Amino acid sequence: MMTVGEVDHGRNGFDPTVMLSDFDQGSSSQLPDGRTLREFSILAEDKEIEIAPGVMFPAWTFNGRVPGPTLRVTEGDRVRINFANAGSHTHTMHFHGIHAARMDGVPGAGEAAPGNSFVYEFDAFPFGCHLYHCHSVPLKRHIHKGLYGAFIIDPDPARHLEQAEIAAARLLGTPENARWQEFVMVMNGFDTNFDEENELYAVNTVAHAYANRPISIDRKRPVRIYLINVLEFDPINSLHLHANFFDYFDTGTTLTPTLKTVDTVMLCQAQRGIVEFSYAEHEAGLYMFHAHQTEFVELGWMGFFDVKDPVA
Ligand SMILES: [Cu+2]
Repeated sequence: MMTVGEVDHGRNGFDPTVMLSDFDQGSSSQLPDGRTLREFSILAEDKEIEIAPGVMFPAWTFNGRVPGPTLRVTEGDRVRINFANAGSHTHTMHFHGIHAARMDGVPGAGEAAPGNSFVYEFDAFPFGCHLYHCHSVPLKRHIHKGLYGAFIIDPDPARHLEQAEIAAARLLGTPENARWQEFVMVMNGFDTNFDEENELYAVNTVAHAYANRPISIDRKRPVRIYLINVLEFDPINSLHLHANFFDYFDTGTTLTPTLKTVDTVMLCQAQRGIVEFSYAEHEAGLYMFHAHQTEFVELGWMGFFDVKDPVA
């Protein structure tokens, strides 16, 4: 029930193991009012990618990868996205967040035809685990072809004084955050024969990537997953964690859990949240995680955490 062989990650130009934690904070500068401006450059392009050993898919990509880069900013930052379209179709970047209608990235507001570009600009609110995706039509094709990515807004501890320590633990670059092992998991799938049903399912595109190469976990340090469902053609997706329970922060927009002590969450497309758990009291070993639609498991959506004792 597993893929056999190796995907050529070098040819793809992205590696699912690296993608788990390669946060793109853009280039930052200070605005006259003292706030931080974070600027990103995103290029849409057509690209054939290998989604399972020997299975090629004619993807549409942001910056040559599926999912696109994980954009990570802090609550209150000014965000500027320089979007250029080198693809064969018209595309947009539609952010889940708060912004003006003219920045919405939908037909009539922020679409870029092939060879054209657009600059999206908005303030980063609310903090949470969000996403961006193309919103050109037909929408299901533009999303499913690979035009989506994670958009994380870290809370600013100064805006949450009652829970400043919890907020700091979410803010990339703080000592409080450095304790955590953070991973981005974008749950997706691929309709390889274009019959509007998925043939393969995955986290971060490559079927069974984390079953073939388990994710290393230091048993003593807590784990945080930014979990996003972008799956097209199937109404729901889910995450189930083996031998453990987790706290869940729906959409990541709160500092206290919205679900406590669960081992499964269900998400429709664009639903997302933050999953927090620990293996500190467990023995070392391989711990499985997967969608609890078991059809998805056999078609690629299953992986392992390799929980290890810390190196002395
Ligand atoms: Cu598009």
